[in-house]
Amino acid sequence: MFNRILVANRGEIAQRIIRAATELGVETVAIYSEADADALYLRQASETICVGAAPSAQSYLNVPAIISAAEIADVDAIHPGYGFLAENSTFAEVCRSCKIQFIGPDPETIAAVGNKANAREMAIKAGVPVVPGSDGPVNDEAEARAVAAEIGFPVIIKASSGGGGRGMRVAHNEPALVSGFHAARSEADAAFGDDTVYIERFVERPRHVEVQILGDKFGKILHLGERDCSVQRRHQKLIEESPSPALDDAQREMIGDAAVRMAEAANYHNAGTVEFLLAPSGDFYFIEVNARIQVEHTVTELVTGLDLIQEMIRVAAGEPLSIDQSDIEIRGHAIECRINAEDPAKDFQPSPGLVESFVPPGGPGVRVDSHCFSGYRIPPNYDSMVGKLLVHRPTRQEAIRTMRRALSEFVIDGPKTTIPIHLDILGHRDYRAGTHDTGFLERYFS
Ligand code: MV4
Repeated sequence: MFNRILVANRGEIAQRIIRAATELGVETVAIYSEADADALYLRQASETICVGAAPSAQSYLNVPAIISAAEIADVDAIHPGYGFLAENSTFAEVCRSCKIQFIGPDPETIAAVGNKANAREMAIKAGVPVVPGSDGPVNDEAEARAVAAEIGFPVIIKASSGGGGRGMRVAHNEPALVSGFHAARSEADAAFGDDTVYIERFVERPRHVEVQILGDKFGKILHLGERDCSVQRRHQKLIEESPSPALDDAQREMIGDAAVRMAEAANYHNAGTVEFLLAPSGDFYFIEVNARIQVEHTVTELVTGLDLIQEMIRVAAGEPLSIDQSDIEIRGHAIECRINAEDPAKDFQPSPGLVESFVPPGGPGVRVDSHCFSGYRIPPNYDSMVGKLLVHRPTRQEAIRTMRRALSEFVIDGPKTTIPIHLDILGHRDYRAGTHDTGFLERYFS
């Protein structure tokens, strides 16, 4: 096991990693920007190092400063958390050349799945179902027309280097296809420096279902059940839950097996997520691999009883997984609400500043992962998520009831937050029935 790791992140995930490492007897080195000098996670780390000014580019994305901190503190490994450098294959490669273990998959795997057209080709080769579409990239207008003629409209044009919804265009007819093709290419070029796009049949009213995977360096890969993340707004998830209310046990086994085949094809080790679209027909299609730990890993922790961050650290240190697929049991139902400092009444505009009072809920079945405290000043420079409220109960209906109770208890005075919209969503008939899709939030709450 490592003696000491560097946590290359901030906020709740930095705190989450420090807690996991501390329980493993591993020392932690926290980095911070000038805007985070009073952050809570710095009090929980063994050592702290300032890596730069408030803007992320000068601090949490500043590779030379982070590597220097790692060398000075003499760490064995770096945990990137989510966002920032988590899926940067170049950073993972720099870690490797400095003989620092990157706590995540290999740089080759990150790069291979980070290219979405390539990931789609890998899925096809591995026998994982994909949406009908192009074989790899589409290079010109004529090719785009030919693909659409074969699969039929509507289609979606996606940037190879995209993900999270950037560089996508939907087309319902040929003129829209032609303009969408060029628009997606130039948007992708500007955003990612790569104008490669591919085309898929557009699945209407899908649900977002993703499978948690965990692999060791000896080729063992487990799936830890799925999460349903269909409550989203502009590709930002608001609520996640496990298990998905839309899957039966047969589909659950099929999607889990498909995720493992994809991970095997990618030579995957450490924690990752295989994302699928679930069509109203019940068919599911691979869309992306997320080569990192995600915000919503916590719902999987609640239903499996595993500590995923500890598992990540263990497998990165070269330990074999001590459990088998047959040991994984999904118990009860977990729901997570993301608490963001945003104003739902003002188009979810960020609402940073002083938290005058912070009183988290508690009681049976409630977990709060947050870096907030009374008197904390939320900096305006970063993501607006200030915490995650989770519940774990025997059934979905009980989980919804506990979540509503916990949301009503939660006091955050000062900034506007997403707490009121969560209460609205949890009171909505479609959410309660579990029949909502990814368009639900924008249809009913815009
Ligand atoms: C799709 C799709 C429909 N058909 N692909 C959006 C983000 C990226 N992860 C993939 N996305 C989608 N891909 C096909 N072939 C619809 C979406 C999509 C979506 C997916 C999951 C959750 C929310 C979404 C919101 C809009 C569009």
